[in-house]
Amino acid sequence: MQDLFDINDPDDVWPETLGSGTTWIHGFLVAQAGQVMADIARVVAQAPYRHLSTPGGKRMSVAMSNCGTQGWVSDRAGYRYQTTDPHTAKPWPAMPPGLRALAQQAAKDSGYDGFEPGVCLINHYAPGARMGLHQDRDENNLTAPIVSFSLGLPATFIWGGWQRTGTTRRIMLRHGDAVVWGGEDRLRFHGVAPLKDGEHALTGRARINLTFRQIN
Ligand code: MD3
Ligand code: FE
Repeated sequence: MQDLFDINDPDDVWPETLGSGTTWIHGFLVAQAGQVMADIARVVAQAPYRHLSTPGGKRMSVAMSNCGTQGWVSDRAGYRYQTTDPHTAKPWPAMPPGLRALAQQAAKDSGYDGFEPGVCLINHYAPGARMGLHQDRDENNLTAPIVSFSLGLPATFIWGGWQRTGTTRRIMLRHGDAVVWGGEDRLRFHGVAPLKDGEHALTGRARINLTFRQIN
């Protein structure tokens, strides 16, 4: 047997430059995906996925959890990072060291040495879940990149400019892809189109996205 595409072959990892500060590493974590899912399962056993409310009172279709020193939350009072999980009133679970190391490796491979992510937001998309166009600006440190990992079902990611209106680019983020977003691209508007239904061997009918952030 030969010439069959092997999704687990490390040679099937390749970088693509999306913008001056942004590198899409196709297949980056395919080989580690089982271990990553096991780490996520331990986190969400302690801090379950939940649908947060926007400041305007609308239920988000994406369910979220966090690990690390702080977690991103949203409620009537606004968006913020906080050290405790509002659902359990306990500190967020620690960031699994293997996950942190993998995020640091993706950053380094993309030219961001010294990335020290303290927090990881875990987004869970069921079919139909989406994320409207927004900027990530709740972090105090806007010079550090954000590293994102995608697992499970593919999703159409929407990448815009520095204003809400204007042209957007659509890319399909697949299982095992990492994207490192930084530099001048750090404040671009972005979102995720409604998740198309499907079944994935590792995640079932879901997509999971991790974002590693250096908030201070
Ligand atoms: C581009 N999550 O959690 S990750 C988010 O797939 C978020 O769940 C999406 O947007 C998801 O805030 C997209 C990719 C991402 C993350 C941060 C960015 C893209 C970005 C910051 C600036 C520009
Ligand atoms: Fe975002």
